[in-house]
Amino acid sequence: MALERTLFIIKPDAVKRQLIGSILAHVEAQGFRVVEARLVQLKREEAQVFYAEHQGKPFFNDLVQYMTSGPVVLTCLEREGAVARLREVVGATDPAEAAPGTVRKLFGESKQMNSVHASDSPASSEREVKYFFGAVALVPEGRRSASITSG
Ligand code: FUP
Repeated sequence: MALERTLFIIKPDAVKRQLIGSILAHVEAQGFRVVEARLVQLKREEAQVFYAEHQGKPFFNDLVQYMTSGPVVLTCLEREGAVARLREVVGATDPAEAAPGTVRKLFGESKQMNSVHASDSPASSEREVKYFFGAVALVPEGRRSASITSG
């Protein structure tokens, strides 16, 4: 399996409840390496662009309002098969439907306040990591092969 990078966001509800450390410990224990991390207050326009695929949906304005209601932790995580594996570790959008042991089941409060975001495909992860971290989106060429297991 190839090394990949993906975007992981700890959302305002989790930052407010002082869960940054618990959530990062959980994903690190699943083999993810934090390659970038930044605590930021998103601007309205940044949240709108980030969630552009949901523009026009009934929950869009509330989602933007919520994502700008307090600081978030933007991180770029690296692991073999990171994109698909992180989606499994994060669980279903609605914590009530998420599998036992997933981040959203453990920490999420509601479908909107579900504590974390994880990119949903390799194309999304590249777009999303580039949006917040620029050039760091891709694993450096010399380290992409499956035979490299550390570093
Ligand atoms: P996910 O990929 O699991 O983060 O979910 P989506 O991309 O479908 O939705 C993005 C975010 O919109 C969710 F994390 C929470 C919010 N949302 C709602 O508030 N209500 C909905 O009905 C669907 C999504």
